[in-house]
Amino acid sequence: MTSAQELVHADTSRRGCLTANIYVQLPTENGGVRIGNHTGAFLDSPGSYLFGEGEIPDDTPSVLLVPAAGELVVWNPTCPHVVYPFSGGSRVSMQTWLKVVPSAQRETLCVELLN
Ligand SMILES: O=C(O)CCC(=O)C(=O)O
Ligand SMILES: [Fe+2]
Repeated sequence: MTSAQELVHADTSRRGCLTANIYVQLPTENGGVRIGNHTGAFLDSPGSYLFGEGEIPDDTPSVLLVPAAGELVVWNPTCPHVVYPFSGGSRVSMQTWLKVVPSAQRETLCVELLN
């Protein structure tokens, strides 16, 4: 990315998946990603769901991730998330989807790489 448009979205086409992002290069100013714990009918949206202004309650719990180069961050992509505007260089990340598949053993989390 060379810029971010601050689009709050949920990757609803990836229900049942985790997103795995490896941050390769970060800008010098900002470029964090905020992830909110919010659910609703938007989850049934067939593609990526784009939230409108005020659609997510202000008191929704959220976390601001400010990754460092080389970090791997895994989260639920159906949670609303937004990359904040940044400056001072490009923001480069590699991203893939991990599909959570049923496991015969309760203690084991099985994932399938989708790319
Ligand atoms: O680059 C990021 O931190 C998240 C990008 C994103 O929202 C996505 O890949 O769906
Ligand atoms: Fe996303």
